[in-house]
Amino acid sequence: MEGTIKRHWEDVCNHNKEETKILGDKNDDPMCEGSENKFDFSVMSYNILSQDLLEDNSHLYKHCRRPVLHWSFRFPNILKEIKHFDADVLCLQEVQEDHYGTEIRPSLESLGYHCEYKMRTGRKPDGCAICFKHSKFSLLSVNPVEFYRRDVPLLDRDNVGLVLLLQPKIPSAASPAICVANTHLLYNPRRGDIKLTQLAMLLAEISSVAHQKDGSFCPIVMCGDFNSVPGSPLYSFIKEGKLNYEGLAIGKVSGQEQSSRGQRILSIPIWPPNLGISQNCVYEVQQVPKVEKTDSDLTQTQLDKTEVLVTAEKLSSKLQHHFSLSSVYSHYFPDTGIPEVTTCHSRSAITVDYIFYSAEKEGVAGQPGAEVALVGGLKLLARLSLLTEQDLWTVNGLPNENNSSDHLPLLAKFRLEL
Ligand code: KL2
Repeated sequence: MEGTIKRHWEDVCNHNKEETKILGDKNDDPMCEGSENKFDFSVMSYNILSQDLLEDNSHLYKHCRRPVLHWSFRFPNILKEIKHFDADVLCLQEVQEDHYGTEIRPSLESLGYHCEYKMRTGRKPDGCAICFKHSKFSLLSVNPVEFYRRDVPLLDRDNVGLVLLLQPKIPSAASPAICVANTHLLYNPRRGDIKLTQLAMLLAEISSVAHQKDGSFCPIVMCGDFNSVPGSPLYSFIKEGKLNYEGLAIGKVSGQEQSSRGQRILSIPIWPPNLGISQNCVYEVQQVPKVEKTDSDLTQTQLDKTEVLVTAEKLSSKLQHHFSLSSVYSHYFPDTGIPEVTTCHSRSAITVDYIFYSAEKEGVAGQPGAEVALVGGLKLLARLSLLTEQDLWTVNGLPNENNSSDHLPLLAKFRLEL
């Protein structure tokens, strides 16, 4: 019997005391619930390793004892883990369709979850699921995203995403909705062009789902397996909201591999205009018909649309998006600088899984004496610590006797201030 690995909850919000004072809240416990001016919820992101992919890539699991690789051994462990952490929202990747129908969905429903699922297009029968506790949220909308596009030769891969809009259930208080997105981007380390386009498509869908009447966005949680490492151009684009990709080799986008020999440079633009997504990662309005019309024939809305098109046509090697996203994890252990890993098998031990969230902004930060202005957004309360590669090899890597995927689950506790 292999040993077990220890993960602990880290409180990450070091301003809790002060903010508690400002808000006039008598309860100092950051995890407290039941107050009317806040909504606390937890999120898990977990790539559970589909049995089909495990068998297709069996060379990655040669270090494992055979019995721990059987689905009949793995699933009870995965379910035990999910039950143990009891997150309010689950974003699962590599959910195999037959297992979802016969075991995963029924088991999660009996734990009080509502489950939504989007299967990949094409031949591989796995996909992304988002499940949430009935007791915490009601479902406002379900928005699946297919990254395969018959009309765009670049987009010939079958990855998908899923975006839900959830309404927090809070007695006697109005709350904004929360947008939860889940994806599993293309693995191929050499095809950063496709990965970036898939990400842009997910961001465009999130924009349209999270968009509120007043023009702002509701709080966002974006989870998944992005098949990209911390600090890579794809990762930096998510965090910074901008990326100048001029001269960047397609194999350098995700940072999974070092070499970029003989690789193409990203074309400008990366994806063609008929994808209908701007360089700002939002859906473009429908093409204005190019008929003979004078300006005076155009209504004001048509003029607005024309403007959008003109802006989009400018060729630039710059991508942008409109969210300000933070990562729950910081990817390195602060004391040692050793990397955290979220996946570990015989070929690699790296971070590719993330929970990103729209952090609340402190409107007047830096002004002494000023009260902290809370503008939408989420506050990260705590996260479940990750491990180093070395930690994982002391339990024979992944999957092992107790940890039944080649990824670790990521977990975060958030607060929405109302
Ligand atoms: O890295 V993953 O594992 O996020 O855990 O995402 C992909 C890979 C997943 C879905 O395509 O299958 C794994 N070498 C190693 N792993 C592979 C390969 C490969 N050639 N192809 C797919 N995967």
